[in-house]
Amino acid sequence: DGTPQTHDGSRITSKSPISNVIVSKQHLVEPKEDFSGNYVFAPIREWEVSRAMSQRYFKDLYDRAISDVVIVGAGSAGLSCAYRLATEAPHLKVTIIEANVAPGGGCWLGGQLLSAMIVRKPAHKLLMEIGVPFEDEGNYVVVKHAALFTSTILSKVLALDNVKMFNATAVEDLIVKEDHQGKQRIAGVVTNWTLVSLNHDTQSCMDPNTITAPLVISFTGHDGPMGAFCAKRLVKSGLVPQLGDMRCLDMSRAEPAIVNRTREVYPGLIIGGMELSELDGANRMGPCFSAMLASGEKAAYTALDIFNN
Ligand code: AHZ
Repeated sequence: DGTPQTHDGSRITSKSPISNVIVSKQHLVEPKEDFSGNYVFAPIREWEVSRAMSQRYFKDLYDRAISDVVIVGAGSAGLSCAYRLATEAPHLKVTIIEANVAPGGGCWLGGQLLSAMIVRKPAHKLLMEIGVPFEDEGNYVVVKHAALFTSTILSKVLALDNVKMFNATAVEDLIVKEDHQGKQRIAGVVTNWTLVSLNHDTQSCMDPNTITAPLVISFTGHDGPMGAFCAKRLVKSGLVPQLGDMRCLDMSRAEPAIVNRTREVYPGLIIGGMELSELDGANRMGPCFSAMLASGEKAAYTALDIFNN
């Protein structure tokens, strides 16, 4: 019927950026599985599994050694940025580095152990775009479980052809280069397996890897064992005089401040989300996620402006 096909006859269902979604023809015609005690799997050998995984992982690592944008941290702000940037610019290679095994940062719950997630308008437009249902409370909306937002945006981001995510991988340094005018700029990130990054004091040296990119966007959250990473590194390496340190909670002041201040803080480095509160000394907002979504989107538009100028 003219639909593009892969070598095994599977159908590519869409020509959108999500074109690698494949539905197996066989799956459509085969009879229902027998769950009455006679369930049989197609055969496989152990090395096939190893090779199927490692071939793809190392191909991705090889390819993304040169990226267009590296997003550090896949919390609510980092994922919102990745979605906006990668959908607006399908030609850009967007590489996400996430220290945790589970991407999502603090957004698997709405606050403390409470599952509902609050988003003030107009940041809820992103929820509408990606198809996350909510209750409309007038000035703000409520998603019944924060995990519904996180799992939805994660699935959208990971399905995009131009996005690769390396999780359980930490950014442990920045690459800083001089440009042709002798000015310093961030030119990529230094990565390591997170368990190695966390154990440099207890293990003998295990050298890191690098990803070169003209633009790094950091959303590593507020200070913690791994958090506020790029902000802290800028200060430690003398590129920025000092950290402002996150200020106490004021939801009304904190949310617009984070969005409006999301910017290229140093040539080649945009910072957004709660990491910015540590750099600038902005208030925290507590359990309200509007600024994280909007800061992520603003960072994406800032990146597009940089590439377009
Ligand atoms: O694992 C971290 C998390 O997923 C990841 N991360 C941190 N350091 C990293 C490093 N390399 C790679 N060196 C790293 N990844 O960054 C992610 C940060 O997610 P988050 O949810 O903590 O930050 P966010 O800015 O996206 O959202 C903040 C949510 C908050 S905190 C807050 C308050 O305290 O008042 N209020 C809100 C809404």
